[in-house]
Amino acid sequence: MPIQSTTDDFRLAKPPLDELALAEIKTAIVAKLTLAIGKEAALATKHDWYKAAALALRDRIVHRWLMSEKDSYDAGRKRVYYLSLEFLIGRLFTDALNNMGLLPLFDAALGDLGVGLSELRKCEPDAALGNGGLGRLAACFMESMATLEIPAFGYGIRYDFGLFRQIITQGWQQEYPDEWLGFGNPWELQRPEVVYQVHFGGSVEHSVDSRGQERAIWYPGETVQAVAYDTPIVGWRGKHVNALRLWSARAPDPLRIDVFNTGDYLGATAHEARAEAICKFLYPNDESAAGRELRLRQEYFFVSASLQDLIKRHLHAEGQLRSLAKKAAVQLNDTHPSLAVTELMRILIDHHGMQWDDAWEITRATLSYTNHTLLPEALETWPVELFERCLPRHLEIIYRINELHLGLANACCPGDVDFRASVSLIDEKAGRRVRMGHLAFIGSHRINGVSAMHSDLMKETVFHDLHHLYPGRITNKTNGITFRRWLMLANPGLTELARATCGDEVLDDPSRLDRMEDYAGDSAFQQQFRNVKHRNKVALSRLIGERLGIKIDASALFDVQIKRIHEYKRQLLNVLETIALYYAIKDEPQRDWVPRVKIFSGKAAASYRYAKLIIKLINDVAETINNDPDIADRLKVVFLADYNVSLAEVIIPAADLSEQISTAGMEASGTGNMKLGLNGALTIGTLDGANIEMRDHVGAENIAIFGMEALEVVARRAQGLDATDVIGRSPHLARAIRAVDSGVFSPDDVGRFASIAHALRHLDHYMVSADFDSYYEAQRGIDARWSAGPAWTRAAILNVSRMAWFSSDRTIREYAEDIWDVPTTPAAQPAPVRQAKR
Ligand code: 26V
Repeated sequence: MPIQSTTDDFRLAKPPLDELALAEIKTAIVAKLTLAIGKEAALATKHDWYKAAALALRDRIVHRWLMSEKDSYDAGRKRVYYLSLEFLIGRLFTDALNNMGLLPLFDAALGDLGVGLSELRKCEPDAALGNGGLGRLAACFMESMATLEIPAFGYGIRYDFGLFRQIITQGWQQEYPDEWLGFGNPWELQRPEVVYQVHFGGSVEHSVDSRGQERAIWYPGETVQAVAYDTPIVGWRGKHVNALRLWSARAPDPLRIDVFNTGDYLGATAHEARAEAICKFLYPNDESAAGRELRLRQEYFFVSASLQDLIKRHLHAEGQLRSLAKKAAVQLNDTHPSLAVTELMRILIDHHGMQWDDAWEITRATLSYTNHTLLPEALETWPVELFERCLPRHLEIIYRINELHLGLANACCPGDVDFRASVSLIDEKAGRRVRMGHLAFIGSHRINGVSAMHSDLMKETVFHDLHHLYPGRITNKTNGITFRRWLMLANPGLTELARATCGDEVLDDPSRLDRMEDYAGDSAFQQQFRNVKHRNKVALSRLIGERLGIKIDASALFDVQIKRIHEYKRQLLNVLETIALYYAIKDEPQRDWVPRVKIFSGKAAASYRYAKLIIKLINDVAETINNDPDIADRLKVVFLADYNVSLAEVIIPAADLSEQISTAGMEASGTGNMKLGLNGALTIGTLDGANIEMRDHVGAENIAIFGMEALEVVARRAQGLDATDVIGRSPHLARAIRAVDSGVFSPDDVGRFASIAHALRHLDHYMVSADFDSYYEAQRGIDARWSAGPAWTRAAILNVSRMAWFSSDRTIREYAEDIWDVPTTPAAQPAPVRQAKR
């Protein structure tokens, strides 16, 4: 039954509290404030209170954490190690509170102490240790692994500065350091005793030992220390807690006293600065791989420390390494940790005297690799020369792996020189470079893509020949999102409605969301659903008002595109449609236009000039439209600066329309698409990435698909990139491009966007012009559906109720069964996949 009350904020629906427990929490928070922070309540700032509350919570987590670790150890359970250069965690406070079941208690305790929980949670800076989808996926996976009680470690780097802070000045993006550790970090526990030496450079000597065995000895030129910092990751209902172990870099001897005493203060710490540079900041992902020695050092640093750590743990429990693959599954999140292939081989052979073939078998059985992009410019390769200089022993191992691998290639396709060249670990074409994707592929027993279409394309494109040589290794694991953060925490109103409608079981088993379906057409339920959405939209409007001074009508259609700014994601297509709509409204002001708010948010890599120009265009278009009295409230354009997880948690629950409009074949999966669908936004999107599976689940009639399909994109590109033909047929597009080109939106610099106009006309690689008409039509279809009222709400409800399959719990179960071979908590009966009505 849907709820009858008008209450749909979970904080209003408070359960009765245990008074004793409440008193205990209050005492604990005040004790932390006094003893750990050193402040009296009367003088404490909000920050002090936040930290005190976080520390009190951490105490409660630590017991479970130790217990989880002990249970796993005692039972000799296999562990999963998730190696990732990125973990885009966001805030942890309410996440941990919610999963521990302590949210109501802490809310009440803090209320009694005179500080509001919702205010305090804003004191926590986002842990923005990721660029976007890949890093956020790692964070969702960590939470799901803990929820499914899989003993797991996340391994990564504790960057001093996360992804840059974006400020918009006169429409332009500017980057500032993200000082997320400035006020300390109450979640992490430094482990000064967990330190490993990571070596670089130097030379390798070969000899034959007393048993006639060939031995390689690496004499490194430089050593850096890796120090562990652990952050607890609490699973749902707090039954299991895993660690996210991030490495910080430091020099083995912090100060050269002899140099210092000569008065050369900088020289005395130079080696320290060089070591510490490794964990200084997170690379933005859109920069060319060329010449970034520091990035290679980061990759090796965290791979080496992580493998040393897990091997030490294994040896402690098992006493030998032959059983490594039975007790450890190492997942490589993209190619960034693919040096694990060579590092594990090196440790097994050089440190533990194993034979090559045995070491290779163990390595392959232990490692698996996830590919997250097919973009050629994003596939990592490193110059052989750089390898030789930084990791000479690893290069030797790569050559040996390649020799054996090319032997297999030759046996598979005798005499086929092109085949050998294409599968080789060394790309001989553009200077000699090591192909990290190939290395990860060859060294893994499973390679997975992140959506059905992406996994298929992997077999047909980048890994075509490797797939031929090693059939059966590529598998698909469609991404997912954690519903605890993206539904329960981000959207308490909708969660309360879901509980009332589907029962409390829905909190543990998202497939129960399908019970909402019976009410999708019920007008009373629809009204409750709309009330929830409206409240979320009011909250977002308030934020927009505060940050940008733009007044938003919360009853307008909120049309949202939130993601990294990239040509293939096609924010430009959205802007062009905005311009076309602007002119259409101006042409016929008397028509009954659907009021829309176009909301953009996202960062461009600092070096990606074209993407930064697109941000400027969005802001210039916003300036013109928002100040045009002819338009009034019918169209508003908003660019929210500094997109991050916390901002996403406000925007997503308020969205009506989700823009997933990448050029078909280019978005590996997307996960924002799932978050928005789960929160009741309708998707307008291309047949790309996981959009395709979303259509299969929600039904073709509940999603707006437009544009070319992947094969059509390939075919059109083959004919050239000129778009004069389509522009000639599309008056809307032609006019929008002319406006961009002629300075309508940039009267202060009329030529500012000439390069964009030129690309749209003659270099339409991303098919923005080619897809425009189809997109414009789909948007008008959206207008019509929005005007139909109940039909829109029904489709939105069906999107929510059919999104269960996109829970990262489902994804992690699939990894656990097909790749890691680890048990999980039993799954509830999965909801049947709905047949798409096409
Ligand atoms: C990397 C680079 C590197 C240099 C040049 C441009 C460029 C563009 C994109 C990337 C993306 C790297 C990998 C990545 O973040 N992939 C994202 O992974 C998500 C989780 O699987 C997935 O949902 C997104 O579709 C995918 O783009």
